[in-house]
Amino acid sequence: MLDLENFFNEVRNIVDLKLDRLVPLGITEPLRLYEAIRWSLFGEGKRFRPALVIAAGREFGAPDEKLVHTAAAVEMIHTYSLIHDDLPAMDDDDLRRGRATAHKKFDVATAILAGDALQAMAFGTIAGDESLDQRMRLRLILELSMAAGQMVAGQQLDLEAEGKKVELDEVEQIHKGKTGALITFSVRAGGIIAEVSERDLLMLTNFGKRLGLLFQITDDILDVTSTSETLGKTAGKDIASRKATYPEAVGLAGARSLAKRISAEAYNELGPICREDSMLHDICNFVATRNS
Ligand code: GRG
Repeated sequence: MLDLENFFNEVRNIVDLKLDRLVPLGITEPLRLYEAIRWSLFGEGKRFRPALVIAAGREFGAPDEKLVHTAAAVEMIHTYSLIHDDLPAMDDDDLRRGRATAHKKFDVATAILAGDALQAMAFGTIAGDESLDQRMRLRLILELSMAAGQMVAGQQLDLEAEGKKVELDEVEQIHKGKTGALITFSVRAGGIIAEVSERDLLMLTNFGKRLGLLFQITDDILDVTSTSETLGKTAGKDIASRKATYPEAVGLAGARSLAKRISAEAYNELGPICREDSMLHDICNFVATRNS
């Protein structure tokens, strides 16, 4: 586990350095906008999606300098989605990444604009990545735009399902988009940058899809079993907002056994393409057993 911890620390250092260079300082005009962006980006986020880009890319031989812009870009999209998800018109939350949400610390209009700006910056970051040739940049931009669109569609379905009785397949449909699309993109992006074969990319994609669902199941379980202090965001929110969750659809024990099954399926996808002790295996294990 120490290796994984070291890896996440390393990713944080590399990606945060890049984000720090890419995002205008909080002394740039308009001050309030860039302060809000930095406030949201540099909270206690796990940098999970950048870690996937880097782990998948390294596993297939891509150098870090070709991975880090895309890793930063996916974190920008993810952070924009968190800012917008926390707004009063959506989840109306006041705690994120261990501190006040952007609209609480600043104001609603600034939070909306901070999310908008981050989304634009993400695509600009890949477009301006001179370590990749232009075809590769275009492919990554296209894939990231599709994943971001699927995430938004998943969010819409999630809002529409609030307060309704949902079946397992509906919960899965919501989370394939809302949570799974960016996670799948992150794994694929590492493979694409490493120029893996179509067969390997397909297996990486299947792994990413299983991992995305697993991430959401454990997120739903933690919402019921953990505390706001441990999570750095409001616990118990799903039940309070009558959200479509795995424990709601199949019960807590059902969600735990589903997590075991999906984690085994994710492992199976890695079998033919990765070393047995790869970082992707460790990440999968981390997601299955995480407590924050
Ligand atoms: C508003 C367009 C739009 C989309 C919102 C990401 C999202 C879609 C909603 C967040 C709400 C939520 C709790 C989703 C479940 C899983 C998830 C994406 C959790 C947050 O990701 P982490 O745990 O967060 O990786 P950190 O802060 O560690 O980066």
